[in-house]
Amino acid sequence: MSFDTISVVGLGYIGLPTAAMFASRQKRVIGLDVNQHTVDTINRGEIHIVEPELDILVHAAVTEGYLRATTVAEAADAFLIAVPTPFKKDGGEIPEPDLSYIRAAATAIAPILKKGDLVILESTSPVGATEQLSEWLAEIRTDLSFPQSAGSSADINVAHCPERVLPGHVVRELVENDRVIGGMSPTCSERTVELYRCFVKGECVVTNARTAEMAKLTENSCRDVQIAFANELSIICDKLDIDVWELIALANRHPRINILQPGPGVGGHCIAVDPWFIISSSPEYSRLIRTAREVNDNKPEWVVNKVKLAVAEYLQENPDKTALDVTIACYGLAFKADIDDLRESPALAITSRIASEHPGRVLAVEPYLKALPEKLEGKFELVSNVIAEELAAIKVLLVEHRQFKLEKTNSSDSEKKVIDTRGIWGN
Ligand code: SAJ
Repeated sequence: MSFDTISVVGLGYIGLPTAAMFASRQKRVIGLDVNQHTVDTINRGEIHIVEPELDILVHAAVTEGYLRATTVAEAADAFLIAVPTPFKKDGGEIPEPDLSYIRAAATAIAPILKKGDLVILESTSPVGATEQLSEWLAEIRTDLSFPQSAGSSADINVAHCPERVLPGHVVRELVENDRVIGGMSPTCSERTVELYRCFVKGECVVTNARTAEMAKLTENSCRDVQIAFANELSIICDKLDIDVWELIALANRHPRINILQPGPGVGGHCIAVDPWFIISSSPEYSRLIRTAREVNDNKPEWVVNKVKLAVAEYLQENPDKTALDVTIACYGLAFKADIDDLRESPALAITSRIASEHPGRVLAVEPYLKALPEKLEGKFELVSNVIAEELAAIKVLLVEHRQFKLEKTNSSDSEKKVIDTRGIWGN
C-alpha cells in the first residue's frame, strides 16, 4: 500500500521541515499542531522559526497545494509524531522524561487510524516510549490490532525513527543523514524504510525500537560528555593562565585527538535534555554521563562569577564610579550560533542572571531576534551592536554568531573588559 497522504504531528523545528520535505516530493501532507498561530502562519506559506532554506521550501509546498496545516487531526496513511519530549523535575534529584505530548498526539490520532496505517515516533524518547505509544493507541482502538500483540500481521504498524538533524543545517541533513529505523516488527521497519526513501538519500538502517531509542540518546550523550571535557579544561586553563583555545588547537593536531570547543554551557532541547533519559533509566550505572551533565550545567554559574569579577576590577580601576554606572553588554541569547532558538540557552540564563543581580544597565545583542519574547521584557534591553559598543564597559560574548565574528575588528575593546566564552574575539 502506498503512502498518498502523510500527517505530521507537531510542526516545530523537526516536524515542519520534515512535512515540507515530503511535500516537495509531491506527497499530500497534513500538518497537525495545537498552536493556531503556527497553523495560520504555515497556511500563509510562511514559517514561524528560523532555519535556512526552510522558508522557500514551505512557501513552495503550500502554494503548490501539497502542504496544509490544521489543528484537527485528519485521516492519513502515515503519521509522524514530532512533538517535544522535555523532562520534568517532580522534586526528585533526577529529571524524568515527560511523555505527555506524545500521549496527547496518540489521543489525537487514535480515533482516525485505519487498518494499514503506519505510526512513526520521531521525537527523541526514553527507551520504551515507542512501545508505550503503541499501548496508548491500542487502549483507545480496541477494534484494531497493534504490533505488541500481533507482530508483523498487526493492523497498525509502529516504529521509532529518531530525528538527528542539526539545527541550522536541517534541510540538507534531512536528506543526507542516515536514518536509524526501529520497527516494533520487521514489517513495521520495512514500511518505515519505504516511507523515508521518498526523500532520504542516506542509508536507512534497521534495528528494533528500543535500540533506535537508545541510539539517539547515545549520540547526544556522547556529545555532552565531550563538551563537558572541553568545558572542564576551560576552567582549569583559566586558573592556570593558559589560553584554552590555543591548547585545544594544539592537542587536536594529534591524529587521534578531537576535542570539542568550550562555551558558556550546553543548551538546546536535545543535548542538555537527552542524557537525563539515560540517567533516569539507570541512575546507578550512569556516573560519567551524569557528571558531564553537571559540569555543563554548572558552566553558566562560572561565567556569571567571571562577570562579577570583571565588574569589581572595573570599579577598582575607576574609583569615581559605582556598579550602577557600569553597563554590561551580553552578545548572543540563542542556545548556539546562527539560529534564533532560545530553548535551554545558557546564554539567556547568564544574561537573565546578570540582569537580576547587577544594579546597572544590562544590554543584550541578538541579531536573530527582532524583539524580546514577552516573558523577558523589562528584564534587560535588546539593543543593536552599535548601541552596545557605545555604552558597555563590560562585554560578554556568549554565542559565536557569524555577525559577532565579523564585528570583532571594529570594536574599541582596549578600554573595555571582555569576557569571551567562545574564544572568537581573541582576548
Ligand atoms: N556546543 C559547545 N561546544 C561544541 C559544540 C557544541 O559548547 O564544541 C554547545 C552549543 O553551543 C549548544 C550545545 O552544545 O549550546 C548543543 O549544540 P550542538 O550543535 O552540539 O547540537 P544541537 O543540540 O543543535 O543538535 C544535536 C545534534 N546531535 C549531535 O550532534 C550528536 C543533532 O544531530 C541532533 O539531531 C539534535 O541534537 C537533536 O535534535 O537531538
